[in-house]
Amino acid sequence: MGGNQSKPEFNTVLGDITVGNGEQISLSCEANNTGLTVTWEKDGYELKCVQNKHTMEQNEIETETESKDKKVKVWKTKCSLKIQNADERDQGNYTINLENKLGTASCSAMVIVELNEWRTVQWNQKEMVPSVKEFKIDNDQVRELRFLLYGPVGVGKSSTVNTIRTIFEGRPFVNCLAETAAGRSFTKTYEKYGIANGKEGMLPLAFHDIMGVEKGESAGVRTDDIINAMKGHITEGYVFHTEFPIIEKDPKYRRNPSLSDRIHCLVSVVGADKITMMGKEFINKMRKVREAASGMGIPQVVFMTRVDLACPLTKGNLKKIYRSRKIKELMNTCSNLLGGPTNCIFPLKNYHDETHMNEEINCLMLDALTQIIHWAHDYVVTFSTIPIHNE
Ligand SMILES: Nc1nc2c(ncn2[C@@H]2O[C@H](COP(=O)(O)OP(=O)(O)OP(=O)(O)O)[C@@H](O)[C@H]2O)c(=O)[nH]1
Ligand SMILES: [Mg+2]
Repeated sequence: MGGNQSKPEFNTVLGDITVGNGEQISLSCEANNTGLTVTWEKDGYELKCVQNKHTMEQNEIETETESKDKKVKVWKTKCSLKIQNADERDQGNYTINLENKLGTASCSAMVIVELNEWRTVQWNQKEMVPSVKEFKIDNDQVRELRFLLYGPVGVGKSSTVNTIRTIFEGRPFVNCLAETAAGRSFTKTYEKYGIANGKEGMLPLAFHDIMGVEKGESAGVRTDDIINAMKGHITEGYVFHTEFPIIEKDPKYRRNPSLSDRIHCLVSVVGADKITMMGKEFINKMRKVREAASGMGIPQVVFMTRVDLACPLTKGNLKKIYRSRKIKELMNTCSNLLGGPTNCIFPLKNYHDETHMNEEINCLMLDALTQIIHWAHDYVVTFSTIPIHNE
């Protein structure tokens, strides 16, 4: 077989692909040379062929090309890797390495395997919006269900409120404190955001968007203040101090909060793209708040925002979110780090740079919102008959 005496180079490289569960994965590329030693890697480790699963091929072929008006014969090598019956374990970064006496070359591609859908979402907002709009609280003393959005700096707490407002106001809502600069928390005041029901008044829902948790007890919102907020001791407009918690003499301190003043559901917010970078100190703070909520019987959920920044499959098509192995893994990581079952974790995308309404963003948020409304309402119903002890 004739070989070209040069170091290996690629004529064509591997391309990223997405396949369905059970389908065949097919990767191929072409090298400018023959007599090459070819090896494959998956996620940095040499790929070992499994019989009836992997097929690696290396075909040396002779072709003709024109060079200086002359037809010349050149040799090249077509390399391919086929993987049968793809499943989630086959997802990963695949690399091909070429080697001869004169040198080496390699190229990589990402293979995404779409899983069978493990959670379903009704992707039709016409049916989901009315059920929220018609919702009524089964207790005259409680005017609105209160949700506390709590989590690290810059994960999308304010953007979550914006997204919910956008859905019910029917236009992109941008003026509620979403910040672009990373770093220290932008939201420092205890605010309450209501949701307008179009032109028909307000929905019985209120969101408190608070200063993000930061590293160290002396930075960011204090754990004891979050617990005070959940108990209903903090009123709107209170400016959080990092050095000390709210004091009873503070005019914003509510001495005897009623069931209506309490938080009815704790929403821990984490960024899907930032979970794996969350430090131990952060996690312990969030766990402490969740434990305090458990002690008060307050339901807790996790909103895992910024899914588009963590998962290419989801970024390409939000409807594939519950087919993504990456999202599944992040939900498991989140559940292990913060505690709580994965069915209380909602991966979400907020309005970010969109200028128009997007039904997929809306439906994913509405799916989570519908669930948390039920859970918060269950809490109100349960505590309507049980007296609350304030301390
Ligand atoms: N791509 C993308 N960006 C998002 C998403 N959610 C929020 N963002 C962006 O993330 C950044 C931080 O969002 P904020 O809503 O200000 O975060 P926050 O948690 O309120 O931040 P602090 O109040 O500072 O603690 C902003 O640039 C948002 O536009 C999302 O789902 N996808
Ligand atoms: Mg904010």
